[in-house]
Amino acid sequence: MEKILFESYKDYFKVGAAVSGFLLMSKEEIDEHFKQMAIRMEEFKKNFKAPPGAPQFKFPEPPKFPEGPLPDYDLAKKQFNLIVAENDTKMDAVYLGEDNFNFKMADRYVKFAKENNQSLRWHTLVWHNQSPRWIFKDKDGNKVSKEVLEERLKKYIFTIGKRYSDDICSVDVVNECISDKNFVLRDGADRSMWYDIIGPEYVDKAFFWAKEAFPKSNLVINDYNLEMIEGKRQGMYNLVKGMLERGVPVDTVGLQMHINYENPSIEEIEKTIELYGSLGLNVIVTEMEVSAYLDKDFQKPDPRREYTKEFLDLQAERYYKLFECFKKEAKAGILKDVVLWGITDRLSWKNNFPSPGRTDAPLLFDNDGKPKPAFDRLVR
Ligand code: 9MR
Repeated sequence: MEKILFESYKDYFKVGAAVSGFLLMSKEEIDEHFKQMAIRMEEFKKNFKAPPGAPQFKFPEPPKFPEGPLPDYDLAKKQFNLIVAENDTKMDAVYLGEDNFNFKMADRYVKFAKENNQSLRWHTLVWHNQSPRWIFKDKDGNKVSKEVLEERLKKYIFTIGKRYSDDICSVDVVNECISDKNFVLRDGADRSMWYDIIGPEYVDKAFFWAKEAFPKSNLVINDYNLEMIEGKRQGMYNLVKGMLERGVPVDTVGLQMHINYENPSIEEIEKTIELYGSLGLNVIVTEMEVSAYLDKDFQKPDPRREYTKEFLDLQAERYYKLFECFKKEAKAGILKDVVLWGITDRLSWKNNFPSPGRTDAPLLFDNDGKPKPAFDRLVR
């Protein structure tokens, strides 16, 4: 009998995957996407002026899309009972102008999830990254007022809610809002135009609007490194505790969990889940993968790690222990869903990040879609 990942965990939590937009695009659309990307890259190179004295910058080659059919599509259908768009429901993909919404890809995700009996998450409503540039500017190119930006955000949240709220199990209302510098709200100096123009209350406001617009969905505050960095974990705790005291309708903390085969320890992860659980909040794992590189390897640009049997078994054991920890936290009533940030290693965002030119192997299926030892360990 074929092994199915989500069925192994159906008594505990849903098992999800981020689905790349390429899986839902035609060959022509993919070709056009790469053509446009190459044009943008050339433009950027032409206009790029290195600051005086900076070392010479070598531009990376534009990425190439793998040839041949992608196994990810069938795996997405069969192995997971929850999906999320890896990029296509971010604000810059959907909110193209004041009265200009692009629902094309979001509609395809809704259709795909329905056809395959899957839940669908919305990632994300407010984020300092991948916000469209126009939203912060008036027609003369100056910064908009707080009132204008609030209206635009409100319109976005209600438009998305009206069209999709019945189809969405959980929404990342605010994404990555804790600063890595001081573990309080990321401000204008730390790249948040939302904070810069609206002030810290943009977070509460987004949640109040999301509650009205998505009355049936879980409302998530999502961030990275909460399980890894104690100060950041505590910063998020302070933020959500304050929100709850103010009556803000946040109900779930999203742990992204871009982690590696060694760090953080299972104990740290448990501690993190239980900390937010102690406030009566749910926790979901939103973007997990288990990198083949430790953070200290970041210094080495291209170690060309071999993915030996020993490594793949070690990775399998790591995935197994993580999922056992998730089962325990699900039984305790805190953990709800576990979402992996991708399906095959080939399409993982970790290829080229943080080291350009370096590949990674952080997921459950190899480049060709074959189950890795980690998959077998999880569904055993
Ligand atoms: O995986 C996504 C990658 O394809 C995009 O290029 C990138 C752009 O910001 O976003 C990646 O997904 C991120 C997610 O939206 C938020 N948390 C971190 C994820 C990995 O960077």
